[in-house]
Amino acid sequence: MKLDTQTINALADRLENCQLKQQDTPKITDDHPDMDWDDAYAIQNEIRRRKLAQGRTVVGLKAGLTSHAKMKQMGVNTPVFGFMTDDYVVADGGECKVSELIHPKVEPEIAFVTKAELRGPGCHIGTVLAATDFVMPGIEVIDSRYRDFKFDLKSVVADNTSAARFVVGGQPMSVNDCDLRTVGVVLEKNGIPVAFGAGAAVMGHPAAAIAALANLLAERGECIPAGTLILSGGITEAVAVQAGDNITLRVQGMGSTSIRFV
Ligand code: OOG
Ligand code: MG
Repeated sequence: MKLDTQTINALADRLENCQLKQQDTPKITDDHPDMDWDDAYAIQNEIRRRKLAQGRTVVGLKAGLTSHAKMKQMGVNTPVFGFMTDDYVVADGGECKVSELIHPKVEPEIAFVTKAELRGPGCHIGTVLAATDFVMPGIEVIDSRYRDFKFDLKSVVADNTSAARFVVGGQPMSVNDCDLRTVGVVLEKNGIPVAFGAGAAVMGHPAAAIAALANLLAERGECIPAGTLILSGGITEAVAVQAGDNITLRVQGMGSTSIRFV
């Protein structure tokens, strides 16, 4: 750790306020170029602690920057991990208020729901598939608190990996009934297909992103409990949205899920 507790708390405060007031901020490594990974996750943990203290509950976990398309779009090269709270949930087909966000974008993802605990180190695709209850289509709404989505990895980890809203839906599927590498996804904006991909875009297999999360949590003595929803990361580049946009994600064999921006 390079930052003291007071600085960690101040940075968590700054990022939390940006989220609450829909204001952006320059990336925090501009002021703290020496901060390390532990500092970055400590800031994210402080944001989580504050939300829990305000009565929020954690309803899911997320992996991000797990596909080449996303890494290239954001100019980074390592996956990152964050959490989602109950106020981030949008019902399938439901509304998301753009006025509550800064500059939202959507990502097509495969959501996993676990039926057994996943505890690293050493988790791999096999352990993840054995522990998965089902998978389903998920649209993540990301909203970096950083100006123009310009950040480096430590800054984005501190900002809870841009997490803002998400929707899951469609037809839950057993991982035994599909090949998650070749499963196709189509993201539609106002009825027009705008992004396409296959599951393998995420680390060769979306389950590899879940394994990486379990192995990272193990370094802190944490695990992924049974019954956890996890977003495995955007398969394509993120797509900017504005009020009036209708977004639908279709995943091969898993139906579709939608969200309306108002
Ligand atoms: C960081 C979050 C990325 C994903 O699925 O790749 C992410 C960002 O691009 O703002 O959630
Ligand atoms: Mg995402």
